[in-house]
Amino acid sequence: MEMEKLIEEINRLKEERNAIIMAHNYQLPEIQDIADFLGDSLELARKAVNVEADVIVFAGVDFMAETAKILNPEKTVLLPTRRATCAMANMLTVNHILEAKKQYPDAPVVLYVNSSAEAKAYADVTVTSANAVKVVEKLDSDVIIFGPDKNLAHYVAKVTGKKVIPIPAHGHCYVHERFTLEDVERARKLYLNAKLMVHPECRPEVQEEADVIVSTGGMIKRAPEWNEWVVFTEREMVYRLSKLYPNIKFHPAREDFFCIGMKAITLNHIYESLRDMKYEVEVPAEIAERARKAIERMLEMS
Ligand code: 5XR
Ligand code: SF4
Repeated sequence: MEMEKLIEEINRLKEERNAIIMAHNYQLPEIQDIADFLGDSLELARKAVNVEADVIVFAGVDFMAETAKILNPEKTVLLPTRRATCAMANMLTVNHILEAKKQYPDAPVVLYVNSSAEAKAYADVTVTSANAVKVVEKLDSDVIIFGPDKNLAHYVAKVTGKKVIPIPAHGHCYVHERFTLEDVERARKLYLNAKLMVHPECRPEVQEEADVIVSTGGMIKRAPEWNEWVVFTEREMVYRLSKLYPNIKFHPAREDFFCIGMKAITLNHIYESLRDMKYEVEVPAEIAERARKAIERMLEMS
């Protein structure tokens, strides 16, 4: 189908199903353009609570769609393709959590929202990059089990002074882990006037060079503070920022770094998803219940 026709069909089906499309900031431009809401995973999950739709097509990776489902159990949440998965979330298994708990029985388990619903069911509290420090500071323990991102764990340990045990030991996002100091140097040489916005999933030495360290939601909030930025995160973020702020300059730190799971979703998948009501995200009730407690505790604490 031609693009125009495809979009027409998507809009028609949206109405028929009383559906909305939520898309993460890393989605392809043509998907960002047709989305009803754009944001980071938590913003989208929260927004999902306030919309009247019966169906949410979630253009993002699986853990994000799960979070939306957990907070909106009565709505149908569709993931347009099963290939939309997060490599970092997949690194953390329940076994890692249980092993760490054996070693540190009194340490609370703090999980980044980039984790599976099943893992979240074993967490005391979840965090985002924006509230991780605040939540860990408030916890009544000097030892914290933290997963799955070792770089965010490092950041939290540095700021709070607590002992943070990363699980798994080398959990990371391959998109962000690839940025190096060479990329920082090149950016500084190429864009003399620019400041650096860096995602906290980047390596510690890259974070140290940053002017701001923020999630994609934070990048949107902070961008108006300066007129030119180099953006250290998935490349489509620059499309998102440039569209929002046409008068600010944004450069991707690396145009060739992208998330395979995010890019697995096409307009055609979204069309088929609405047409066939697939693929329905299901979280078993018992897991959803426990995961929701960990997420709600985060919302209370931050
Ligand atoms: O790396 C991601 O998957 C993206 C992201 C973000 O910044 O948007 O980290 N996901 C967030 O929702 C997690 C919040 O800290
Ligand atoms: Fe996961 Fe990294 Fe992709 Fe985000 S960018 S969804 S953390 S693999």
